[in-house]
Amino acid sequence: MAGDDHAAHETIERYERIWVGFSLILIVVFVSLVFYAVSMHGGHIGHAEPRQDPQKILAMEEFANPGIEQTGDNSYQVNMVAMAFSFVPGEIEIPVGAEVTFRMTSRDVIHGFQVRGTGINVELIPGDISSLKYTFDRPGEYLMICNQYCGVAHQNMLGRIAL
Ligand SMILES: [Cu+2]
Repeated sequence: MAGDDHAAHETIERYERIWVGFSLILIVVFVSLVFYAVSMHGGHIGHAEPRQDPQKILAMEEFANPGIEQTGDNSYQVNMVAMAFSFVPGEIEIPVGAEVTFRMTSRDVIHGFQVRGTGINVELIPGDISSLKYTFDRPGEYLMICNQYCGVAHQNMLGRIAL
């Protein structure tokens, strides 16, 4: 009947209005959270260094001879190249409390660099240099793992940081 149709239509319209309102509230909440995170915790988005030809990066001195270098009293720089299926260097020994600057790139496909027990978790992309600083305050052994599926032996792509 026409009356029932009209009532049903009004009910549906009411639900629609509620859901549209709810979605708008969600958008406002999400956008506010982004602003909150960037203003309170600083933005770590984007690269200081522009993308380059991966071969050019690999030819740079720091990546042609990857390794650990001491840059100050208690600061070190680790130049690292990731490749299927290892990190070079794969064993890193540094003193407790050392501030380490990691500069990393990938030789072949996209890899992940995650250090268990720390907040370190970055993507290593051919043609990009990923860099970050971290201070290792707790002695022990930290496992470096690749957390981006990169091929058949991905699960063996491990390394360790000892201090
Ligand atoms: Cu990998």
